[in-house]
Amino acid sequence: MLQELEIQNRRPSGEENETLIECIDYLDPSISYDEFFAKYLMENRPCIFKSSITENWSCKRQWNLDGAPDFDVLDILFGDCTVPVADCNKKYYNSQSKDDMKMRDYLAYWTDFAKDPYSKSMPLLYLKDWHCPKLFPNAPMYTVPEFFASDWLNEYYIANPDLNDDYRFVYMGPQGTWTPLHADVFGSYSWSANLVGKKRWLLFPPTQENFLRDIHGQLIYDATSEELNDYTKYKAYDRRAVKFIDIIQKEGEIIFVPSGWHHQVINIEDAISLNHNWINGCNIMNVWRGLKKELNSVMKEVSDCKDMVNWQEQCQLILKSTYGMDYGFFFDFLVFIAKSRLSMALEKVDVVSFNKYKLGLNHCVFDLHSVKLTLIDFINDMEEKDIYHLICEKQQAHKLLNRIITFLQSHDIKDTSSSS
Ligand SMILES: O=C(O)CCC(=O)C(=O)O
Ligand SMILES: [Fe+2]
Repeated sequence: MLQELEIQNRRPSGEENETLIECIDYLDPSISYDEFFAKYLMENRPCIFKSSITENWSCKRQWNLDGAPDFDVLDILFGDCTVPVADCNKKYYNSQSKDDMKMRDYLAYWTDFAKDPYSKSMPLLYLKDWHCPKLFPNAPMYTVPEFFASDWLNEYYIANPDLNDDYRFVYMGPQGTWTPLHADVFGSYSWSANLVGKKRWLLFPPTQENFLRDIHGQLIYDATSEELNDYTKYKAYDRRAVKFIDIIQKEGEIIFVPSGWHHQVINIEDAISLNHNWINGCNIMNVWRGLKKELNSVMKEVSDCKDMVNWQEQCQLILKSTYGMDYGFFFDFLVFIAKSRLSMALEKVDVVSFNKYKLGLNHCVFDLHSVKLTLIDFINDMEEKDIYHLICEKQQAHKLLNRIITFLQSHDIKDTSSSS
């Protein structure tokens, strides 16, 4: 039996939320989906769910032995896998240098390192961004809590296995491993569950990252570093003015990181976590604004070659390789979401996520309103840039928009007449 994900009759605002949030709420998992949706997703507000939310996860029971990683179990389950590992002491552009390793070798390293923590002679290795759930789809590890189940990105990738990608990850590493200051890919949300250990999170509400830029506009790599006090380099930094949340996430808790919030994460104990990046009807506008802004800067950057034939195609290629997404992908993604919601509303075809949930009608309608707002701005932008023909077939985006508008109008008429 699928569980229904449903909200009240809500509408996306389409506006950017400008309130500066300086605190984080602790939530009991008994909060309703609708309340979470309205107060946290729509408001883009962070929160932490109490640890009872993960108490029945089998990965938490299996991989955790008395509060520490169970190296034997991890070796039996994953020893032969090749995993991505970052060296936290080696900076590579604004990230850490990464390599592949056999899980068995990584676990042997970790066991050695644990005997002599902070050993200067050993590297500080962090296994991160490992697509473990995709690689082991049949292993019962966890169930996605309903709060995070309206997840268009993973819905799209799970429905298109030929693309062989997704945004579901496992992280693990000894005490001291860390992730530099960043905002998540494409302006997505993330949620992160601690299966073992504790993490310290520094969360900067949107705009506060501007205090952390150097005179060239480059973000600091480590927001805890003394370098920030170097006024000749970090002129915008003002220790008293910058607002951020400094929080410890304990074992079993899940943190929700809103869209566009910069953050830095430090494992203050040996830790294992599971996280998803996700996009839905509450942050798709943010994602779209981010993509548009990125294309504008690519176009500016290469404006000196504007006369070249295929300049616009080249801009899309650059966008894809530097940002990870181009307009063509974004359009396909919107089409996929819109079509599935229209089939649900018109033909009663279930929209299923993570094999456990199906969308309720109000939710589908909310999603369609978000796609509509996004598509209107997307079409305007393609027309302004004269690239419509590059991204989709003649009138394809308009036809989709018209189908959505027609459906929403007839739905709203029915809705008002049934409620009056
Ligand atoms: O746990 C970490 O090291 C980083 C996690 C993160 O950045 C996220 O969940 O968005
Ligand atoms: Fe992140």
